[in-house]
Amino acid sequence: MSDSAAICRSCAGSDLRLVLSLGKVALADRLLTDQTLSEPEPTYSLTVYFCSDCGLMQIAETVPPEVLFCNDYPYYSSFSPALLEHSHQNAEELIRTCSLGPDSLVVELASNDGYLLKNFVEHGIPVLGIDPADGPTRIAQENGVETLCTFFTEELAHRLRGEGRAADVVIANNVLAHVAGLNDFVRGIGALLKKNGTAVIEVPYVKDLVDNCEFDTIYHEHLCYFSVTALMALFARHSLSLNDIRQLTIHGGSLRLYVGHEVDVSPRVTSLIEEEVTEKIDQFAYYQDFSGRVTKIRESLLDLLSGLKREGKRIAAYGAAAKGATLINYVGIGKELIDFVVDRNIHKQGRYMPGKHLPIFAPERLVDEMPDYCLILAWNFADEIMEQQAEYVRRGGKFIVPVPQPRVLHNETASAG
Ligand code: JHZ
Repeated sequence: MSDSAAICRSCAGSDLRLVLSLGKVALADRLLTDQTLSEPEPTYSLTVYFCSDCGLMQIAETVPPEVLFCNDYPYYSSFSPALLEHSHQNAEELIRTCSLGPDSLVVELASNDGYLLKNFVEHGIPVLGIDPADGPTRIAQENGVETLCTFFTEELAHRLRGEGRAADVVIANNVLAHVAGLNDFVRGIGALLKKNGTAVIEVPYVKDLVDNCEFDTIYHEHLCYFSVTALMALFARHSLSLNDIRQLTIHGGSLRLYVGHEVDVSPRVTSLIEEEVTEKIDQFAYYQDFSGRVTKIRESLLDLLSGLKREGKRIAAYGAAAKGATLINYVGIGKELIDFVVDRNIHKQGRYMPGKHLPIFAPERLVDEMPDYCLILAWNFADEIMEQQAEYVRRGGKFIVPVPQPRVLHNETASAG
C-alpha cells in the first residue's frame, strides 16, 4: 500500500489538509469465508484529506487495485432493482438524445455484470464493457454483453482506437473515484471518445456526503470524493469540457456529468459552481466540522444499539454493503450487538463481514428469526428494502437507519416505504 497524502491525486498540489481519520480498518469488500475466517485479516489506515489547490477531498492510502477489485469482488450491480431502473432510464435517454443505432459504439468503464449495457444490447446497439472483476464480467459475457476483463487505461484507449473502436458514448458510473491513476483514466476517456462523442459519468457528490454525514461511503475503494469545482479542474487539465450536469439521489446523492471534446457548457454547470463558491465547498473550512459530526454518529449509534441490547432486544442488519463494512468497523459494532446481516446478493451469502465477522444470510432470515430491530446498512436503498420487507414490519420488526443521524423508523414510516 502506498500513502500518497504528500501530493494531490488530481492536481499534484502539496497543500493537503487532514479532514478525518477512520483508523485502521479491513477492506470493505473483502468478505471472509469459513476457510479464511481463522486467517489473519489485514487492516489498513483510512485517512481523508482536502486539497487546498484544486478542492478535491481524497484518501491518502492506495491499496493496489488488483487486491481491491480483481479476485472474488463480491459487488454485482444487478442485485439492486432501483439501480437497474436508474440505469435503464439512463440508457433509454442516451439512445434518444445521442441518436444511437447499429453503427454506434457505447463503451462502459466498470461495466460490472452488464447491468447497464444490456439495455443498449436489447436495442441492437454495439457495446463494449471493461471491468477488472472476473466474477461480474463472466456474468456479463454469459448475458451477451461483450466485456474485457481488465483495467481501463489510456494505453487501452489508444489500442481500441487503433482497432477502429472509438466511442460515441463512454459511460463511467461509480468508477472515477476508484481509480488510482486518475489523470491517466481521464486522458483515456478523451482518447477513446469521438470528437462529437459524450462521456457520461456518475460520481457520488461530496456535498451530500459531508452535509448528510455519509462517512460510511469512505473506504479504500473510494480514493476521491468529488465537488464540481474539483471535477472542472480535472477535465480542463485534459482538454475536456464539463458541458452539463445533473444532481441525482442515487447512492446518497450523486452527480451525473456530461463531458465532451466540444465546448457547450450549460448554465446548470455554472450555477452549480457558483453555489459551491457561495457555500465554500472549495475551501477547507467546509470540511472542518465533519470529523466531529462523524464522532457524534458513532457515539449515538453505539448508545442506541447498546441501550436496545440492555433491554434484551435482538438486532440484525440489512445489506452487506461496502459502506456497511466501514460503519460496523469504525463504530465498533460486533456480534455483541448484531446477530447477523442479510443481503440478496447470493455471492455474499454464507460469508462474513470484514473486520467484525458478522455472518451474512439471505433476506428471508429476517422474517424467520424476527429480530426486534434491523439496522439498514444499505441506507441508500432504505425505501426499497423496507418495501420488500413489509412482512417483517407487519410482524412488529423495526428498522434503524444510521445516517444522517441514527434513528428508529416508526412502523408507519417503514410501511409507507
Ligand atoms: P450498495 C457499491 O457500494 C459498490 P456498496 C461500489 N463500491 C460503489 O462505488 C458504490 O456502490 C457506489 C444489497 N441489497 O449498492 C445489495 C439487498 O440485499 O448500497 C448490496 O450488497 N436488497 C462499487 O456496496 C447492498 O445491499 C436490496 O433490496 O456500499 C447494497 O450495496 C437492495 C436494494 C440491495 O453499495
